[in-house]
Amino acid sequence: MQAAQSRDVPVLEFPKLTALKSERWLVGIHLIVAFSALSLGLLMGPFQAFHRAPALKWDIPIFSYYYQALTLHGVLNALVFTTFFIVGFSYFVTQRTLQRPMASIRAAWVAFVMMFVGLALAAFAIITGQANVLFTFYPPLVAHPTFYLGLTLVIVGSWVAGGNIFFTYASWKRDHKGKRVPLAVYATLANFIMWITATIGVAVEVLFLLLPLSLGLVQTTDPQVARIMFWFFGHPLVYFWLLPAYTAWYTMMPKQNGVRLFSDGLGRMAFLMIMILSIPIGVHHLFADPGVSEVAKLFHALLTLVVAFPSLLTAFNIAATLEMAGQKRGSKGLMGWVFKQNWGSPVMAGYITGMLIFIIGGITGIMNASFTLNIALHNTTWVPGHFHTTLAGGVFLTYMGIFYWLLPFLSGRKLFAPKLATAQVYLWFVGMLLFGMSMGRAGIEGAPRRTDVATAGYVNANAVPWLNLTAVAGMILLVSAILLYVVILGTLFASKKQEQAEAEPPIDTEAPADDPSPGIFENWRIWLVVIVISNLIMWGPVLIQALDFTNGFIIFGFHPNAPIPLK
Ligand code: HAS
Repeated sequence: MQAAQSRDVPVLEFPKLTALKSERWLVGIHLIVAFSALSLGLLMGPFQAFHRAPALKWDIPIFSYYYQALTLHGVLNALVFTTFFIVGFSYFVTQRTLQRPMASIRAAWVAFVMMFVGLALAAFAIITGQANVLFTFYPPLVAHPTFYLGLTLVIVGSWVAGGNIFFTYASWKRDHKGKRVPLAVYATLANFIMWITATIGVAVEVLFLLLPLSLGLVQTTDPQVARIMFWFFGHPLVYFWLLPAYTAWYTMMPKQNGVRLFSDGLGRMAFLMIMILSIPIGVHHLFADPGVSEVAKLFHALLTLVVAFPSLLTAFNIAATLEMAGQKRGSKGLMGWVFKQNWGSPVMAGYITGMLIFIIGGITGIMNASFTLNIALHNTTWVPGHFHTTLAGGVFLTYMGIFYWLLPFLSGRKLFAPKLATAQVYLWFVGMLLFGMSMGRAGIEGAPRRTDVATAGYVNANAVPWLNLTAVAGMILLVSAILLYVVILGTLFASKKQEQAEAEPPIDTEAPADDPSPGIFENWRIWLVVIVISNLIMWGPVLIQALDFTNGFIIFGFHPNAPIPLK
């Protein structure tokens, strides 16, 4: 670590990208849609907690039906906010790092329009109460066709965005033969390769199973096949959310701290491993499903433990980088660097609180991967406890850190009330920690998830205090969410203009020459082959077993062996 620290820190010189005039609008419009969707999605969160707390049992205002509000919460926050934010952020990272506009600005706008129309269609179905199917939309729950069409459009739009990123990278590669692409774009490419591969699963599910059912073209379906197709996509989805946060930790945090990343090569290895390993492990979401063999469950469980490894590499690499930042500020002793972090900056507070809460999210994830524990906890609030510390904790706090430097950059205005922004971050951290902990504990006491416990009437008495505590956490999170929008609106409408130079983004335009990594890391063709083969091995038998060829073919709803009457 000492050796790495003594290397020169590169001078931070950001080129003026006057050629990228469309950049602000392109990135900005994605963020506007993301944060608009999030405002409604977030609001539903605390009201869920108030509704589920036995001491309150408040009805959710605006949306009176619990499952409608829960669908709105999950779809807007976990699918819509994230996808728009990630696509916008990825465009930004690609253009700034590679010093060129997107390969096709027109295609980028076409992708945006597709995603936006998709959002409008899905929102129509949910808001009118015709898609109370939650964000996993498991059949035999059926939604209005516009819900499925809408989600399909969002996904196809994101494919166009991903393709555009690849073409931009290809044109950079032509001009920089033999050079390694900088880490931020390496991570972005890995993320989109994983995303495009994984979304094929959900696209097939929607087009061949759910849409025909919803349109009334078929009368039956097979929930097991649908769940398999969903989780082919569903687990890489969580890494699709995570990788932009890792991109900020690996490539932006060091620069914002005036140090360099401890190891660029180790970072590449982590992104590569996540890209390859995130898809062939999704059966860990199906441990409770009788239609999946024990052998498949065993192998997916083993690989799930392997996929935690790149996150452990990340913990080491990032902690070492933070340690160097602390030492640069004069820290002493083994742990002195912890106290020398820039805890007062909303950006750093977002990143570091995100890392801290993610430690808990990660540990609970590894616990979920244990088959025996999972069987006890799968249908309880333990699982939302896990994903609120990963997605709504580690990932979202980091996105806030990113947003607090990206917003001033894009708007050309100073961040409004930075201290308020910092307070907002800490409130979110405390609220989410309390929420995750109390949901987890309520789950251990048997509180069910995806259930309207306020009306169900069968909650174990031991779970009651913990469910009540989630309402307290919900209150803290509501205050934090309101502050977030005060800062956003304050920056846009009440803040002073700032010079471009004051807001230059923390982007590296070159990979470090003295921190090499094997050239094979960037040979995407090889990794694509590895991805295809590993998934054929890990998912092929699972799907073949569920398809039950001996009794008829399930696609298009025809499955004489196990018809499920829906109407
Ligand atoms: Fe998960 C269920 C296993 C990661 C999200 N997960 C879910 C669901 C969601 C979700 C949404 O095995 C529920 C879906 C549904 O509705 O049914 N998950 C894992 C494992 C990991 C994991 C092994 N999950 C995530 C991430 C998510 C996410 C990331 C969102 C972003 N998950 C499961 C399983 C289930 C599951 C089962 C099924 C449960 C069921 O029964 O339904 C791992 O990838 C986690 C690895 C992470 C770590 C932590 C490393 C720590 C780091 C921070 C370092 C800190 C530093 C700070 C450096 C090992 C990198 C130092 C600074 C100082 C100042 C000190």
